[in-house]
Amino acid sequence: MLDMGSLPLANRLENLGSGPSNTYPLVVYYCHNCALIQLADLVPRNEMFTDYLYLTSASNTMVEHFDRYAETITRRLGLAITDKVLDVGSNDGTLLKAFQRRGVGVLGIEPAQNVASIAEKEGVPTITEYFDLKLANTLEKFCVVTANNILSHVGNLREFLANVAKVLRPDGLFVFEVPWAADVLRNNSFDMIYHEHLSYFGLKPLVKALGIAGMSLFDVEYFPSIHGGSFRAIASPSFKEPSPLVKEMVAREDKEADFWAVRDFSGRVPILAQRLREMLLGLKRDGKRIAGYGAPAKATILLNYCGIGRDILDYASDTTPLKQGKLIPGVGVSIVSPQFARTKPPDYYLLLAWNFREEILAKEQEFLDKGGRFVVPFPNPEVVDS
Ligand code: JHZ
Repeated sequence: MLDMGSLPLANRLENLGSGPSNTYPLVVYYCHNCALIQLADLVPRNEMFTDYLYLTSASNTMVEHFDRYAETITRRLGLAITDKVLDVGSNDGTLLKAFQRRGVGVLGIEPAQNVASIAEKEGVPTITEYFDLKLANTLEKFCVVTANNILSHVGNLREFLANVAKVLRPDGLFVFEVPWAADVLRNNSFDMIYHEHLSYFGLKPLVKALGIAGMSLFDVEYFPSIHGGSFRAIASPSFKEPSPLVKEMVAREDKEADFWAVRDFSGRVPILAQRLREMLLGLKRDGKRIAGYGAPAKATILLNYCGIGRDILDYASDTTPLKQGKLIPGVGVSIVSPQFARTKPPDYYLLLAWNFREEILAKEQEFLDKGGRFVVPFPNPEVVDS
C-alpha cells in the first residue's frame, strides 16, 4: 500500500563517529483476507531488541496510565497476594511495579538486557529472554498475562498467541494494548510505521488471530491520547460474548481501516511530508532556530522520510539519559538533555513526541510565554503558540 523507501531502524541511535546506519525497506501491506495492515520485510529481531533505548517510565503520561491500568485489572479480577501477573515485554517494569504496589505477585519477560536490568534493580523479577515456546514450557500458569505495545512487534503472531494461551489459567485473562490502526490512518501519523512495528492492528484481525489460539476477545477500552489512540483488549481462553464496544469498533474499522482507508492514507503521506518540510524551510529562511522536542523512535522515520536533517534542526532534546549524546539515525541530529536545551532554546520546537502534546505543552508553558512556538506535525502540520 505504501512504499516508504529504505530507512534506518527507528530505535538504533547512532554513536558519534560510528558511520552511517544500515537502512532496510519499509513497505506497508494490507491483507484482504484478515484486514491486517502489516510489513512483510522482516529485520532480524536481535538487530532491534538487544539493546533497547525506549523506557516506559520516560513520560508521566505512561507512568500514570499504567498505574490506572494495574488498578483497573486488580479490582476487576479481585487480585490478591497469591495471584501473579505475567507481563511480556515488561520494559523497565513500570506496569509490574504498579501491580506490586497493590500487593500482587509479578513476573516480567524482557529480552533487552539493558532495560531488564533497570527493572531488576527496582525489585521487579524479570527473565531476560524472548517469550517463545521453550520459555513458555518452563513457566507456571498465570491469572493475568499482559503485553503492552508488544503484539505489533511480534513476527509470528500465531505462535506468540498460542504461547500466551499455554501460560494462562482457564479462568485467566490476556490483557494487551496496541495503537489502533484506525487512529494511525486518521491522524496521518505515518511515523508510527517502522521496522519494529510489523502489524498495525484493528480489533477485527485480532479476533481472528486470538480465535485460532483458542481465545475470545470479549472486551475493549479505548484511550484516545495514548500513543495517538490505543485500545486495551481483553481476551479469555473460554468463549465470552463480545461487549457492545468491541462490535462498535469492529464496525468502524470496516470503514476507517479498510483497504480504501489505507489507500487514501498512502496518497496523503508524501503530500504531508512535503508540507512539513516546506513549513520548516520557510521558518529557516526567516532566520528562526528550530530544534526537535523528544527523540522517540518515530522521529527517525519522520525526519528521514521528510528529509529533515541537521540543516533544519539544531538538536533534539530528550529526557532519556540512554539517548542523550547519541544521534538520530540517518539524519545525524544530536540528542541533548533538556537542561542543555534550556541553555540554547530554539524559536520553534518540532514536536517529535507529538503523542505527549498535552504533557509537553503544559511543561513548556514558560517557553511558550516567552514567545517560543511548537510545530506539531500531525494530523496536519500546525504552529502552536501560547
Ligand atoms: P514515545 C514507543 O515508541 C516504543 P516511541 C515502542 N516501539 C512502541 O511500540 C511505541 O512506543 C508505541 C521523550 N520525552 O513514548 C521520551 C521527552 O523528552 O513517543 C521518549 O524518548 N520529554 C515500544 O519511541 C520520547 O520523548 C517529555 O516531556 O515513538 C517519547 O517516546 C516527554 C513526555 C517525553 O515512544
